[in-house]
Amino acid sequence: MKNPAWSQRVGKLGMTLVLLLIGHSTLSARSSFPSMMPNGMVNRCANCHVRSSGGGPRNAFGQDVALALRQGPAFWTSALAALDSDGDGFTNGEELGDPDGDGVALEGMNVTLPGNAADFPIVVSPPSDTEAPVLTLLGLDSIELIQGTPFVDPGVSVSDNLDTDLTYTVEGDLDINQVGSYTLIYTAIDQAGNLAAPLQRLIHVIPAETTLVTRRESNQLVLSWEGQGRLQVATSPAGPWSDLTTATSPHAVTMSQLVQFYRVR
Ligand SMILES: [Ca+2]
Ligand SMILES: [Ca+2]
Ligand SMILES: [Ca+2]
Repeated sequence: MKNPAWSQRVGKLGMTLVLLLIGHSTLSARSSFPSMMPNGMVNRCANCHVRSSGGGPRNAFGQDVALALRQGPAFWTSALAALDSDGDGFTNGEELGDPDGDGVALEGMNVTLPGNAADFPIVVSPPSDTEAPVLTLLGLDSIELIQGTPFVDPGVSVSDNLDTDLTYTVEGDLDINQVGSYTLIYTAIDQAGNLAAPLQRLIHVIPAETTLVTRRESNQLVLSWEGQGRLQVATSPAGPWSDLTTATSPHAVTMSQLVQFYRVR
């Protein structure tokens, strides 16, 4: 037969064991909270408690964590990360190195206490940049292109005091099928908005074939040609050649003893 007094004692002991087990379980859960948020193990209990050793009153962040825990054990969310529990101007996510609250800490973040307004990340402002990029023309600043020939732009190089991998833009309505002179303008801008001094390149689209006809009229030599090529003059067939920019066909030249050579490009 069962001893009622023994049974009652066992019952009380069982209750005590159950309560102890529940207490241990809660303690284990609390001690594991830091590991459930990004960089939580850096400052451990000091994240949520006024006393850095843990226990005792919760700080402002600890109170927000307690509220979040009412929604479930996965308390670290984008909403909690977006709060600035201690009011120091930095969100909990920024202080724990996970600004968007996705649970993945960013590399190299300065981890501080989200419940202590006296502890916050040190913001180092990037140096202000007032220096514009510098362009260097690659290839010649004046290129002759035979009409109808594809143009491969040598481009420019871009250097900057801070930014790397800057690209440039080029403007100009080059028509390789139309004889004429075209200007290409290169520019670049850095991330701070500093505009590089623009560079130019002249592209002369020259006729594939041109015949220069000369005839003598009195003491003048009349030069005529077809198309829109540029008349050039030199004192030697080897050059250097200079554009007669205002000359159009027919063009009269006063004859003299000076030897001059003409061509159309
Ligand atoms: Ca804060
Ligand atoms: Ca703080
Ligand atoms: Ca710059």
